[in-house]
Amino acid sequence: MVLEAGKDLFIPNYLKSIQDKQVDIKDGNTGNLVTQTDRNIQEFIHQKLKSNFPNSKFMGEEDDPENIAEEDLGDEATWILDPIDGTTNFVHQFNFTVISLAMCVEKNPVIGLIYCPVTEELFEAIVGKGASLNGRPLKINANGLDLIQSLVITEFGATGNGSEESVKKRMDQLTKLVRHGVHGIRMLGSAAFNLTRLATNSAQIYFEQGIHAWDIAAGALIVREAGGVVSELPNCVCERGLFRVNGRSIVAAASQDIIDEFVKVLLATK
Ligand code: LIP
Repeated sequence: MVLEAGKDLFIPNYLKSIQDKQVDIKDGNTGNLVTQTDRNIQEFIHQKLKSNFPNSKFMGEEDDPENIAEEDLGDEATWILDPIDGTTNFVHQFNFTVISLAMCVEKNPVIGLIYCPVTEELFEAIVGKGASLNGRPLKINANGLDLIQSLVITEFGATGNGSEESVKKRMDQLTKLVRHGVHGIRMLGSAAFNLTRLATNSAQIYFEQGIHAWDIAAGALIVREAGGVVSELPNCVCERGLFRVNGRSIVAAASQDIIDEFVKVLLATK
């Protein structure tokens, strides 16, 4: 279903020029785009899920009368879909753009699928059964790595028209990390893709404030099943180590030690 959507809906439109794509701006925010392909992929996958799993609930990023709201995520089996995560990358043919699908039960991801149609990489995870890339097991290796030796991924998010305060907060976070010393900071434009970089040992920590359940549910499970750690950013309501797919923030890393170092740097007052 996801591979079919990638081949028949995603790729033919990805290859169109930006001028030939049907692109809309969400909520008047130039940093928050949606295309007709986002909507078409969601409709295609939603219909397939309904016919194969008629009793499960559905939450998609794009409008749908059957969507459940993020804040209403309950204990029932719920499919959570981002039909194109990294829509702006899709619009610009910048290849960090994926289809992300998770199944949550009791608010926790138990199945995660991230498919990158451009590179034909299929990331899969089932809770307790590990994670894989195109069928090959994934294992995060954090041995001996600390924050200084980490490649850090974050995003400005859909703050194209963001408030001065939210932009300043992000700049402060970046300044603290650069002053502490890290191997590098990257912004790739897709939460789900970012999480696959941890699972392949290409980066060691990803954090972001303001993301949604559909951006991270599948990727959080893939990181956990590959041996990584997923939590929420400090100053959130949960205790250390707990994570809610609809908590609107994430910090995922190769190890808890890296997260603990990161939180210390972020919370430092000077
Ligand atoms: C994107 C997220 C990304 C965030 C972007 C955007 P979309 O999702 O994956 O982490 O920084 O603003 O929200 O909108 O491309 O599905």
